[in-house]
Amino acid sequence: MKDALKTLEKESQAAIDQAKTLEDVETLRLRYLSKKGQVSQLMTQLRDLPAEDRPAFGQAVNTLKMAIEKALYDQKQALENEALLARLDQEKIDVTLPGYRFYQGAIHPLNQVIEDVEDLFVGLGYEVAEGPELENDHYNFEMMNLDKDHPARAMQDTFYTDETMLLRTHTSPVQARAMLAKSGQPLKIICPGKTYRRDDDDPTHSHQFMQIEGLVIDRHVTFGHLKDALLTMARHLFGPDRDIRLRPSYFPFTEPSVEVDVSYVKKDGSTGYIEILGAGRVHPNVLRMGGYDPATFQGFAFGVGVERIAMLKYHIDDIRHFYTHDLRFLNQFKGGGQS
Ligand code: FA5
Repeated sequence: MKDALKTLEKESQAAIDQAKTLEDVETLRLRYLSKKGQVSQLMTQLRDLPAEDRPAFGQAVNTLKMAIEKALYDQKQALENEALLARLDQEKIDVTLPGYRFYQGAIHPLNQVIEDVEDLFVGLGYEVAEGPELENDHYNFEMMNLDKDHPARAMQDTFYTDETMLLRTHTSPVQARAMLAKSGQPLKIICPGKTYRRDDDDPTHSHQFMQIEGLVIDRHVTFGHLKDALLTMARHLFGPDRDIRLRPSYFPFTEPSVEVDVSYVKKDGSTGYIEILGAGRVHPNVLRMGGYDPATFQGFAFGVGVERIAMLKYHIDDIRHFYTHDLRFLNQFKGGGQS
């Protein structure tokens, strides 16, 4: 009986050590430990032994059973470990595979133009000023020398929200706000922002567009200073070979007033001019309302359409592209846009 126990111990240990797969381990578990397994069968032989030998034999069978259980458990662990290592080995990251493409946004072309113009003028000592888009008639028109019944109000068809409030028709009201805030001190500002007019949308007009206003007030400011600022801006935006042309115009808030064209080379090689902005010397009435004595202070101001600049710079033929959010259009301006 004892020999049978010893033989089973040796044989089971060897068989378990040889098990190559988890299925082999399970087959061995059934062979040795199931109800009809070899260990259980040894137990059935207990009754053939003399009574005094039974406890020692029972204990020896139990010890064998525990040893087999442990051997099966250890082998199972070893095989599972091996399998895990093999899988990890196979799952190595292949760093040569192409990566995922992450969608990357970009600055809107109109904001690129604004940032570019801001950088230029901040470098020339200007401050950036802002004002509300929902503006009071007082700042949008009256402080810009356009009384309630001024016929030139018709130049800017307006969205009123009530008797006094409107969506600003230009960035010029920021001039008035900046002058009052400076309390008669010299100032140099540019004011970028959205503006609104009751214009019908077409390739060159939008009911909402953007302007950048410039205003300089100081002693001894001349028309030459205005021309220099505008020429510097035109060459910064469009290249050193560009020229500007000033044409007499009319704005109630400047006197004299000009419209400014920038030169470009046509397909046939000749030079053409395209209007980009309105400008002029600040009207004495505007200076007075802003708290400046026109006998001591002079100023110049300009207002440029941002879309107009972007259209010229990037050769875009329809202003509506900027506002339709078509990614095929916008993606062309990644990394600063094309020139
Ligand atoms: C003005 O708005 C004046 N405030 C500019 C100014 C400021 C003159 C300071 C003198 C001193 P105007 O209405 O011309 O002027 O508009 C200026 C620019 O805004 C135009 O040259 C054009 O580029 C742009 N603009 C005007 N209306 C529209 C529109 N509906 N859609 C797109 N751009 C427009």
